[in-house]
Amino acid sequence: MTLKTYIIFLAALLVSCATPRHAELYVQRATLPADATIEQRVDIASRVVPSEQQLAWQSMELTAFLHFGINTFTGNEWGDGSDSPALFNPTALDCEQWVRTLKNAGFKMAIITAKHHDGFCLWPTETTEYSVAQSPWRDGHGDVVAELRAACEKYDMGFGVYLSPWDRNAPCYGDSPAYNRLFIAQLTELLTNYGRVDEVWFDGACAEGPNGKRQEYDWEAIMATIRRLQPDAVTAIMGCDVRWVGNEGGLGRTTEWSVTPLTPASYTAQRGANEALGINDMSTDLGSRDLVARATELYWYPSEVDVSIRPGWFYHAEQDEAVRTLGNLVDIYFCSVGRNSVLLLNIPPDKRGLIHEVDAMRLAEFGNYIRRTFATNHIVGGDTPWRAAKGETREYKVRKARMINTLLLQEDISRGQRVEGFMVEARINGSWQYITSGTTIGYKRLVRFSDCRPERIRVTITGCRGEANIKAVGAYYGEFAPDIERRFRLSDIDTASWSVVEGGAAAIDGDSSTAWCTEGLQRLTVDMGERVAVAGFCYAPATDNLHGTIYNYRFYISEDGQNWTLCDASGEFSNIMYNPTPYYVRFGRTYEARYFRLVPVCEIDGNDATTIADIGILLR
Ligand code: FUL
Repeated sequence: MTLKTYIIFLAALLVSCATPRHAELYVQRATLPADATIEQRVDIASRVVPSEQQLAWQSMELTAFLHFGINTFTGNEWGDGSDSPALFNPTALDCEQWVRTLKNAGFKMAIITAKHHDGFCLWPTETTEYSVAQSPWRDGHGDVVAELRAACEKYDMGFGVYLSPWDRNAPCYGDSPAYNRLFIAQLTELLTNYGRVDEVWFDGACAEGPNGKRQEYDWEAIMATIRRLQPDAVTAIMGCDVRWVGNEGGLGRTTEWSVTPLTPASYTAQRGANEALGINDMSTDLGSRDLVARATELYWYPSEVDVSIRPGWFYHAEQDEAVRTLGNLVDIYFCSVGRNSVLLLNIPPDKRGLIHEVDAMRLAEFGNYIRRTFATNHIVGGDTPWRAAKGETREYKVRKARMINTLLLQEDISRGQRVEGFMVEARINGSWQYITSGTTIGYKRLVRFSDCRPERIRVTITGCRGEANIKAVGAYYGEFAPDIERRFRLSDIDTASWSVVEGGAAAIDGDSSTAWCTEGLQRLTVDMGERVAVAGFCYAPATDNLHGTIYNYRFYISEDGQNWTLCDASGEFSNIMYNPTPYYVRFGRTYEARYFRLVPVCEIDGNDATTIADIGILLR
């Protein structure tokens, strides 16, 4: 190094050290002094930044879930841990097909349900017999996790594992120290034997185990295991790096703060902080000044939007016609990636062990749409960084005669999330017109508006915590992608000739937009008018109001309306509280019957109410 370069280097070092924005960033977590004023608190909030892992994760934008396991073969959404491993037998499993399909659609990571709530492990674990090793697939020598890992390696795709803390098979579940040991042993296998793991996903769903006991998880030991074995992985949901957006419908908040006082579940020492603030994962407000004013800690805890391309999380053949449409997927993209979140889209492989043709086609359409829409930024200079104070405006020239309807804004989140409000105007035929406005930006904000052909656009930062670091502004044109209504076939037989013996007619009118809602746990009894061989039934909850949604049920049939037979069914509409879509229940045999009866045993929140949007009978 010459003397001159040495002096320049030294000067640069001094300047960088003297610049407060470098010195005073809080990586992932900041404590708010009790006596700090609101201005001081907001200032601290503006300087909470993501860890390197969180930053890398956020820039993936599109990630994929692969729900695959014993439920794929039973038709359930949650298994109870008693299904035979012999059922697991994909006939043509090809993880390369999964990864190629995802890669071509623009996805950057695949997360596999290595173990779902049923406890069945997709890798030959030493911790339990309940795994692929006991299945006929590849004569018990298969390992889905290893095959997916290899495919991800080949196609340079990120790789993550979902390991359900709730385990309905493990006999020691609920015997807390013993199950914690088992869980950590499973985690250790997954994080040791399969190369790099980019995301570890711990589901929040949890109830009693087979012995009726509730598990106390040792989150500190679990997190320490991850930090030790895969220090670059992010931990999601019950972890501390990635936050559940709060719904399974693909919807980020219009105001989505990555800086939030919401304490991650794994910080057990801080238990109680969320109750004190009156917030949880599902709260509408997770980052306003009002919350910051009352908080004691702040976290960089960004949102992940998990949603399935199908009504269920697992593959069910009867949902082949209910795969989300392109328009619906595009809406989800705008409401997730476009709202400062990462999209985690579930594409469940089918019984063959392949991504089904319909899903593969839809993903290809989706990938093409996103690529086409964002291929050309129609404004000039949008990628010049801009340090904006509140009230500042920047104007951009639109390339000649370009039609636009989509705006992109990005903050440089490596320096915090700061924008609280923005407004966009367009100069059309010489006069300025308001076109859109919004609140938070964060990593990325996308807003759609009516087609227009402006000469210029201007962006104003209307609210901000300190100075915002705007990284990019873009204007694009997205073609209209219609959200055609998805078809749900609820019944294999026509319901027109049915009559209600007990209950409300709206439950059998074949229209799931109308529901029978009543106080009390009330049964529905239906006369089908003729004898049929009943193989199962379908229950559609009301999607607009979950009050009265049935969680546990009993289903009976009768030939004469007097003598009733209880059908062999799980008695649980698993996960319906988070994913209120039609549930298909199959008995594994047929019952000859003219009458059927659905008896609610427990409502999702324990309320004394019943809601049935629709019910159907399955013949196959
Ligand atoms: C939920 C689970 O109960 C579902 O089965 C699914 O795995 C979803 C991603 O999370 O809480």
